[in-house]
Amino acid sequence: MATNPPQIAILGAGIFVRTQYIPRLSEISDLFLLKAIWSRSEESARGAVELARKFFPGVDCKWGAEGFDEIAQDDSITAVAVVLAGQTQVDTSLRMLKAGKHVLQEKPAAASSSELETALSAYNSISANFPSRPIWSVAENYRFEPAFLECKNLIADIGNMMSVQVIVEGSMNSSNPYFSSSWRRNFTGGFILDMGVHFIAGLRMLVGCEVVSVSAMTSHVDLTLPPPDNISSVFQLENGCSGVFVMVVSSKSPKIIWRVVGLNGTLQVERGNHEGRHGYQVSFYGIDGQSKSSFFPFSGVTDELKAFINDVSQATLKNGSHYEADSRISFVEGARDVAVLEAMLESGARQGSLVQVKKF
Ligand SMILES: *[C@@H]1O[C@H](CO)[C@@H](O)[C@H](O)[C@H]1NC(C)=O
Ligand SMILES: *[C@@H]1O[C@H](CO)[C@@H](O)[C@H](O)[C@H]1NC(C)=O
Ligand SMILES: *[C@@H]1O[C@H](CO)[C@@H](O)[C@H](O)[C@H]1NC(C)=O
Ligand SMILES: *[C@@H]1O[C@H](CO)[C@@H](O)[C@H](O)[C@H]1NC(C)=O
Ligand SMILES: CC(=O)N[C@H]1CO[C@H](CO)[C@@H](O)[C@@H]1O
Repeated sequence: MATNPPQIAILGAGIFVRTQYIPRLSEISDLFLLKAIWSRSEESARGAVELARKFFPGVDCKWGAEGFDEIAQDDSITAVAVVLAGQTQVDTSLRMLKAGKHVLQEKPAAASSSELETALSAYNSISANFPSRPIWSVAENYRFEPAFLECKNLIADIGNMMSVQVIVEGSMNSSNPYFSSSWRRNFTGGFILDMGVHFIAGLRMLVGCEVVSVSAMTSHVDLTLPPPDNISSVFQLENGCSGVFVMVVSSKSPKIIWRVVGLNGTLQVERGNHEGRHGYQVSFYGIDGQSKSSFFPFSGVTDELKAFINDVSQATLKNGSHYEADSRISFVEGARDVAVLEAMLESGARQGSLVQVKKF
């Protein structure tokens, strides 16, 4: 039985909507219908709509409180993407879930554990009003990156895990479009929390278990960035292995690497460039010095959007009976990434005291 493609709206019209959502969605425009783009201000909504009309000629422009309510009340719109300032995303997502929409919210899932807890309990009570709960997904894309999926196949071959290193030297300087983003400058945890969830998602996916406790030192060196801009953490995994997580928000020599050392081998993922494409180099170093290495271009954002649209279509087909959405984009996965960073930041604020990571 053929079904109509789901109709969706984007709430937000900022840099990420213009440079990622619109172009990536245009690549999969056969899977859904973009019905509207909303922003708080008319000007910003119009700017994004103008870009989107090239690919989605019928897209409506909505703004302000009135435009928001029109989207919430439009039953033909089954899902929304929430791509707003970190401080307002949870509240906006909950309002749309309450209106019965499926939601794909940008990371971070929330700003703190207390907001995560409030969000999850509000979600549970909203769900009680519907025959099947609306889907609440968080877009972090790393759980869809082909490089990390490949690692899931390779990790067993390293044998017993002995040590993990995650080294992130970012390049968040004034050339970066997000550098001046005002909400990020007024966000607890600064860029460490906003960007760090990706690297923690990568870590958790690579090792295949949770981070139990952390100890960290933080500092604020680059005063052009919100604090903290440096974190050095030691962490303990559920499987008994320990590791280090180092993140510098702005470095002159960017480098992003995950490395897991086992009794029988080492697995490494490194951000890089290959034939003009950005992505990750995955290397496996085995017994007797043999090694193999492959490059995986980025495709996580597109693959994640596809998974969400597929979830929405499947849930619609089920018409009210229970549908299990892709767990990789579940709100709770995003919550777990925030909880690890929050524990590190808390430890940093307490000069390295051991902090247990909240379980979600
Ligand atoms: C590790 O290597 C040893 C010796 O080659 C082998 O017996 C063992 O099965 C390997 N373990 C794993 C988990 O591959
Ligand atoms: C910012 O970092 C990028 C990447 O390292 C570099 O190419 C660029 O020159 C830097 N810009 C400034 C203003 O330092
Ligand atoms: C910063 O955030 C706080 C609370 O999250 C808010 O009250 C304040 O108005 C914000 N300041 C700016 C300049 O956005
Ligand atoms: C979907 O379910 C509702 C009530 O739960 C019912 O009224 C409607 O006919 C169903 N639609 C389809 C296409 O099965
Ligand atoms: C106080 C502190 O540890 N600052 C460090 C922040 O990160 C940069 C880059 O690694 C170091 O040079 C600083 O010493």
